[in-house]
Amino acid sequence: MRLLNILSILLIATTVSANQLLADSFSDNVVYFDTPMKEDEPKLKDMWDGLWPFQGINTFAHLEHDKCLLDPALEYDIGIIGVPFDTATSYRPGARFGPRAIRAASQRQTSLRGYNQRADFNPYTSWAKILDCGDIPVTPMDNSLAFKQMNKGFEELIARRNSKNSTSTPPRYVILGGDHSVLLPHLRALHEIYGKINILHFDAHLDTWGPDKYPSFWHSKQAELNHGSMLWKANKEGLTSQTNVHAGVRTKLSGIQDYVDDDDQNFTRITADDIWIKGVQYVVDKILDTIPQDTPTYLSVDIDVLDPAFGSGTGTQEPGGWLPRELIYILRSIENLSIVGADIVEVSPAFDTAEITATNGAQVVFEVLTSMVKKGSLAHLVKNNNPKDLLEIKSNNDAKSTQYLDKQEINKLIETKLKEFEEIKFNLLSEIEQLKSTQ
Ligand SMILES: [Mn+2]
Repeated sequence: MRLLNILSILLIATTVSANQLLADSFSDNVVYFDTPMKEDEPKLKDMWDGLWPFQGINTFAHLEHDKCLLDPALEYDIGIIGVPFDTATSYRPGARFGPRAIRAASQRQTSLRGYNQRADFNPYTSWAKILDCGDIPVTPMDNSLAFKQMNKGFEELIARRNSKNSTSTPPRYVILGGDHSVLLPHLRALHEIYGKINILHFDAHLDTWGPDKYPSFWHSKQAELNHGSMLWKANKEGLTSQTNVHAGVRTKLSGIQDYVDDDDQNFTRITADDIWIKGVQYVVDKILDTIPQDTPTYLSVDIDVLDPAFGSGTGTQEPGGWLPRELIYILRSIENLSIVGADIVEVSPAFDTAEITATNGAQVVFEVLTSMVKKGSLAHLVKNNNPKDLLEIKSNNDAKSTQYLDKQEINKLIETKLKEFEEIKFNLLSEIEQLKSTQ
């Protein structure tokens, strides 16, 4: 009797588990659960292309990847471009690993889960084709060469590509830096297309420091440019407009003269403390009151604008910075500006903790992409559809002065110089004649 009971219990248990197996569509009996059986073979793409966020090779947000520099015929609207360069860093280096860290930290952004609830918009499923353009191969051995490579790279990505393509709008780019100096080559190429550009600069530091703010017995031309002086250089080259903003500033200064120099470069400063003393809306209003909405604007985000608590992975941290939620709120609130190019720079993963800095960096890119796509095409801002070949002219008399001129301007300059030469020649000949006559 007892044996019979045990047998019947076993029998019931077996029956139940077999029934469950048949009824349970998640069991491993169901092979093509999501793919209805067709007469033909299931497509390999359907079977094997659905990666989880933590799987696959890292491109930014799992975007399609092409080396944009290798194929001028590629058409896309927005490119993510890595610039792994950090040898213009003045303190802790390591931002050359920024692009790969930001790409890795961006993996939870997918077109499937890319809906930005703050913006009520999904930048990954709209009109714009967004591509991960890979990295610009920049040398870490020679900064002079590195800037040549970056200048040439951005020229080809923006100016040349635009003149070759049938579309009237050049692609826009978000740089994954790299130290902050990578902004300059990007800005130079944008200037060729759009003319003078407003800078909206989120940073703990001013970055408008001239070379004299880095005094040294030793000097070289190349040592003049570092990641704290590229905005000074951009101003010298006439790339920037009259309406520029620094926000989140809290750097230590060499003196109050730093602010005077900054004023001379047409920057409005919003300090880091303004956000808690005057409020986040003050920061937003100040930016929007300063920068005209429909003029070309470059958005540059140094991750050190965040407090070191949220951005330890950077080269030059400054205590007392913004919270990520404040930065995100501000980025969302300025979405109507005309962003022609952007960057997230100074992410240095060796100093990062638990990917916090890199994840914040990836979020910045998400917000910027959202704004760029939501705003739509900026074709109406293109001033020069067939950019002139601008040439670098260095003055013999003043080693610090560099001009960027097109061929017409250079011909004019030659004419003027020839006239000056004729005048000098005439005067000298007159003097010689006079001397001769006195003999
Ligand atoms: Mn900076």
